[in-house]
Amino acid sequence: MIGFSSAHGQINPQVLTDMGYFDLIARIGDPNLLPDGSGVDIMHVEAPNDAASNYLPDPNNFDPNITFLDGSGFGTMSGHATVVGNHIYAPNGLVPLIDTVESFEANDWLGSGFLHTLNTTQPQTIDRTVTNHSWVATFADQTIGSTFYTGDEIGEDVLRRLDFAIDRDDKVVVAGVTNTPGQPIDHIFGNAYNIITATISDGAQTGPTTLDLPGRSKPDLAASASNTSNATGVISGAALFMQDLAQGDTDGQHAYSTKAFLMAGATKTEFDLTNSTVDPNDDWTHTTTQPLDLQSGVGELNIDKSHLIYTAGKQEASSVSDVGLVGWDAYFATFIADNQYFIDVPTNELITDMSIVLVWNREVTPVVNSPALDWNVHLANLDLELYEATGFTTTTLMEQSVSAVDNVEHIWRRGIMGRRMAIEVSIDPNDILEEYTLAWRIETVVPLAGDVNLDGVVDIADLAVVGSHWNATGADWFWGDLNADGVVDIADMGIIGANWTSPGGSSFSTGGGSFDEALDDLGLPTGDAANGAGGPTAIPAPPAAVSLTLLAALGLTRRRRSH
Ligand SMILES: [Ca+2]
Ligand SMILES: [Ca+2]
Ligand SMILES: [Ca+2]
Ligand SMILES: [Ca+2]
Repeated sequence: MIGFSSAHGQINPQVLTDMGYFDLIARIGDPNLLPDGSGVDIMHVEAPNDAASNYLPDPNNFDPNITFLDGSGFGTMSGHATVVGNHIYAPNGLVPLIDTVESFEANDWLGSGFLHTLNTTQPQTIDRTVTNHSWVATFADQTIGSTFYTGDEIGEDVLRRLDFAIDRDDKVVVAGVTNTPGQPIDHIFGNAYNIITATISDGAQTGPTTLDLPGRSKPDLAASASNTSNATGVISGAALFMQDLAQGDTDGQHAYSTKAFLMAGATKTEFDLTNSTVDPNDDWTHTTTQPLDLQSGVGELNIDKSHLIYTAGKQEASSVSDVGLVGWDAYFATFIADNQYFIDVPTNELITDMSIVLVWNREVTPVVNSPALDWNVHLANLDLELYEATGFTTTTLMEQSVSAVDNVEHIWRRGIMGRRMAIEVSIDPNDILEEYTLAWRIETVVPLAGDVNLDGVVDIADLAVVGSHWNATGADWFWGDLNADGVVDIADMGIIGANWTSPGGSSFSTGGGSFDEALDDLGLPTGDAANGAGGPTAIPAPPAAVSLTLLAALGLTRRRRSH
């Protein structure tokens, strides 16, 4: 048996801080108004730890009212299971009062205990709200019975079985990648379509997918935690929280709705969004055909913003009325024409974070075969576009997410002034219907002119940003393009000068800390800011938003914990 120094498990308060939990409590005012997990439950699957029977969390660490069940039936306590449990249902966590924790041992779960891999039996019904898998596996080629299977064939059967069960039962499954940065994703479960693939914000196994159509955008979502096993638990806890919040609301409780709420709530300010370090590994990037960053997915979990999205309410596509700046829609009907969601952002407001996420399931259908089940798979091709709009007519295309292979699309933008826009969800005209959930969050501020970093003063820090992106094109407010012409140049510097509020220099060229002195300090052209004199020479770069921590590589084994 494994001993624990404290009677009760804890999730590190810093992890709760990083996921916005205390921001949420401050915004709501009364923590008693928040979900506590009662009414939802979890299937907690663990790889054997130390001994083959070690896969159970220690119930003494958790609320005595939680029912602990051993689904596999031969378990003893596992320190790994208990630590992962601390990140999901610890007494100080998001859902301390969940009804039931049902534990399974990974090999049993893959076989007769649940999934019936490579068998003619279908997977059991998922009857727990969320399933947590803080373990990974890559299969070797092997003969089972008299049939030879490649490792890829075994892995693909597992992925299809899991996606089938998720779509059939409409339940949330969270699984991690393992900790080694830059290493490709293991067979299971990071490659599954319908799960939430979890990672850590500092970088772990990197996408794209490696199996069942390589090249897709994974992982999906990052969390601040010490390793990927714990990050997976953190995201499972957040999924349970959202499921509890949406109890009684069919549309809000779809598994893909939870996935959309968590993904659209995620933030990117933890990453280097302004190229302030040369290192590309601390950046967050995506493209029009690769919706997510291949290291950190959509960004870092933020339960405050996901709560905000859900509670803003379901708002339907319409050609006669607008939706709000924050909201969601769970659509379930035949659609052929595009679904449009018109949004009006006041033109004096700066968009500081606009995150739009479209999620739907891959459909998997079993085909009876011998000796194993075969699977028909179909992924509808939905796309996401953002247009400028006049009235209820779309005009200029602003952004698009048009992957042909993913079951997620994602638009993200910041640093532009408000305007009238429309989010458009479309489906390939030859395709069949899919139900989807769309979640969006547009945050704005009314900025002080010249205040590039939005800290309420116009000073040398703002000028430094302009300097570090001098002559940059395709720029936005956060790069120092204050007049929205896409270029960082003398005109933007002039706006800073005209609005200078630095202490000791309340306006252009007055006293200590003046605009001219700041220009001089930064090596920028001094005197008349409009004289068009050449660019800077030596520019102090702003500090990096995040530093990359390289985690110790684990040895490769056939099956292992993700940490
Ligand atoms: Ca960088
Ligand atoms: Ca698409
Ligand atoms: Ca400022
Ligand atoms: Ca400009």
